[in-house]
Amino acid sequence: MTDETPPDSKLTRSKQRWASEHKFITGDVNRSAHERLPPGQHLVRDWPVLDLGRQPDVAPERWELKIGGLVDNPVTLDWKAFMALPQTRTRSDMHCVTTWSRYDNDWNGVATHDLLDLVQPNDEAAYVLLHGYDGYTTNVPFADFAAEAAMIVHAWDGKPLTRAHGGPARALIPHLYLWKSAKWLKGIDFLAADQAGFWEVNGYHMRGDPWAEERYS
Ligand SMILES: Nc1nc2c(c(=O)[nH]1)N[C@H]1C(S)=C(S)[C@@H](COP(=O)(O)O)O[C@H]1N2
Ligand SMILES: [Mo]
Repeated sequence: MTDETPPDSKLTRSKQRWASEHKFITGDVNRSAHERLPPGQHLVRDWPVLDLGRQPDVAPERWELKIGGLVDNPVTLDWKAFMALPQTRTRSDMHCVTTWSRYDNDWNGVATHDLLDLVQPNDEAAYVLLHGYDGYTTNVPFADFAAEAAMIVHAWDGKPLTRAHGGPARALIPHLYLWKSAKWLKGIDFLAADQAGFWEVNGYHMRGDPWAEERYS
């Protein structure tokens, strides 16, 4: 048996050097400009406010996040406990089903995978239902909730999240349409079966992937 050494040519030597230098790996996890804007969307510079018209006034001292359902370790976090969890910073785009998208939003908060470490969902947990203080609900598949960039955020652009945008803390699942990102977050329930939330009952899609234009069901 002989070793399969690659033919020694100028190109293979170049390729080996590129590999060792990590050439062409930009570290840019964003899609190309063409793929970055989902179909049917247009870019905005401001950040519109959309909700049911009730904006609950939840002071951090009174805020609580209850996480339960199919988990081994249900918890209710007050503000201090929430802020004591590992803190994560991300930058992501947001896409609203009403066709606006906004690029490069800087977020601070707790990554959902750190919450999952805390509550330990069991094997039957396949869906998540998010609850807001205004009575709003929205459902997401477990895998989307657990995605790398998904968070519970408390700051945008380096400043505390405003009441209008769901402060003191909201969900953020940036790879789905923004209606899946519940504002004024109050509860997270892990479920075995998918349960339609507020807009999903009213005809919106159960998953809401902007690149697949999953706007309505
Ligand atoms: N609690 C709560 N969360 C909510 C909503 C709501 O009415 N209540 N509206 C959803 C919808 S339809 C959208 S488009 C986004 C808008 O978030 P924004 O106002 O920060 O842009 O919030 C989502 N999260
Ligand atoms: Mo929306």
